[in-house]
Amino acid sequence: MIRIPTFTCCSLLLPCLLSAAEPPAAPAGHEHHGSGTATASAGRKMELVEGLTSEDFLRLGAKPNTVDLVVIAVFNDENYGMNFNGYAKGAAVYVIPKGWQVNVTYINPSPVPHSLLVIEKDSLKKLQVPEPYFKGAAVPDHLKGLAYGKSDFSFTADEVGEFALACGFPAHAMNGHWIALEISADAKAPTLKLGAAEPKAASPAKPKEP
Ligand SMILES: [Cu+2]
Repeated sequence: MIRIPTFTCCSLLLPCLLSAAEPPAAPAGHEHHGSGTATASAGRKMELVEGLTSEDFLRLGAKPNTVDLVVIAVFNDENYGMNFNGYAKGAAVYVIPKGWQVNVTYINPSPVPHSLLVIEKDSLKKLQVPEPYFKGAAVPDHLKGLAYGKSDFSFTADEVGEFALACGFPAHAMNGHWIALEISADAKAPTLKLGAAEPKAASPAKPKEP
């Protein structure tokens, strides 16, 4: 039952009653993760990530100076599901030599929409992320996000700098849904550092399918 306010805040009482009945807003970025005891990783379609291991997070590509990344949203419950490959807030770091071509496979096995694009680290605090920094470095509709899906994109890492592989769904990047991407002039080969572990070299390229 709606409690009628004891004061009249405007001549049209109805809109006031409506706003009084509205529930309090959830913190930004968490509102669609549901409530109760369900975990962030509940309801994932695991067939979307079947057969993939951490070896697939970073692989040399089929051609020289190319690299294949697999970046999985809601990999686990870390950061309310707002993680990539299990890491959030820059806790995983890809280092890619300048000039290499980066082929990214984004997978979201969860029913909650997320997305992926490359932005400058400086842009992470924004409620709405900017356009991808490198040409083509985003999944389609990165502001709307994609649930239960897979999307590939490629870009050339032709500028050195501190970047992020970030989720473009509003407020997610600022709530930690990003991992780091460093484009380096000094690095001779790509590496991936997961959490506190030492940086690891890329896995060998996948053998060509017959
Ligand atoms: Cu997200």
